[in-house]
Amino acid sequence: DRAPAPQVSPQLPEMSADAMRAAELRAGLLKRSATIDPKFLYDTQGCVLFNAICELDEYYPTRTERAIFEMYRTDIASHVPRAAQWIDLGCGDCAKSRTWLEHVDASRFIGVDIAAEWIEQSVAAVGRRFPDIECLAQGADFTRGFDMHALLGDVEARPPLFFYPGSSIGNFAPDSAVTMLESVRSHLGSQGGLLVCVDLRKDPAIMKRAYADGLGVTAAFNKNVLRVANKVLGSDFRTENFSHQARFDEVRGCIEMRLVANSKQFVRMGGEIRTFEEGEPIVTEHSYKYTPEQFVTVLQRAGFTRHKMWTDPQSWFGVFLASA
Ligand code: AVJ
Repeated sequence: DRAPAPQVSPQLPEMSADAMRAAELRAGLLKRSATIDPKFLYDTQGCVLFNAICELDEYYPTRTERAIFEMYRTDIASHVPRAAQWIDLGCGDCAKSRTWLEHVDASRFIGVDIAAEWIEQSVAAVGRRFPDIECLAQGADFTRGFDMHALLGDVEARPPLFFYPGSSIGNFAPDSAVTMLESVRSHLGSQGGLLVCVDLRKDPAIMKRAYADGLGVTAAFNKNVLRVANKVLGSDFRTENFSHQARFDEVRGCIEMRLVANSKQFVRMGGEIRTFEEGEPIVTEHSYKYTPEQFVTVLQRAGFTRHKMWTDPQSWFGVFLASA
């Protein structure tokens, strides 16, 4: 039998989404080892810079994923269930999903993204291009766990296909990736699936270069997060006083991106001052890289029993289709 639902006292102030963002950002920066969650990288400016990263010679994931999709499109599409509900996690401009919707039999498209303002428009554009597909926009931070059961409805009649491209799963440490994928799996019913893309382990120099490009686009993308902090917290970080760093952590198997103070910094954050010593880092992103075997283990731990993988000739990037 169930415990009664906890009583929420009515005088507790409701935190707005903005206040929660600010509290999360502030808490990360005040830790002894300062961190900023990577989701704060993606304000309007950050999205523009990220799209520029995707065009860089050094940043191989985007073009490698595209090549695999183009090469194996029909084969992959043949494994997608009929009348599928196509759910794009982190849909952005929906460009990747649009190419798939031409090749699969989808009854519904749901674009989910943390950038709630502009997905309305991009999902509406998908609706105009595919008038027979019901299109829904969901502004949500799905990295915090999610419940789409009610929205998806009868998943046996319309099996969900979760699309999680771009190797964004790499932002989660493996245990958190398992939790997130468990949550996806709980929505699948008997016929649903997950199409997830993963950056694979390779020569560390190649991986590192992808995050330390010659033009400094990734450096600008990283430093932009301090502008975001200044906007959200009213702090006074000076972007020119921090340097971009990216290194491959062999033990954890991830790229770690940081901003390192060039000299001692006194940063005002509301009423308090956060001091950064010369050389002190703020960790802004982890990007985990997996061997195919390691990622299959993650899928199995999340409760998936079947999978298929497609890769490029150099095995730099993996496209996994997994099901219950
Ligand atoms: C969007 C998380 C897949 O980890 O490669 C690119 C973000 N950061 N360059 C990645 C990113 C720096 C990217 N993901």
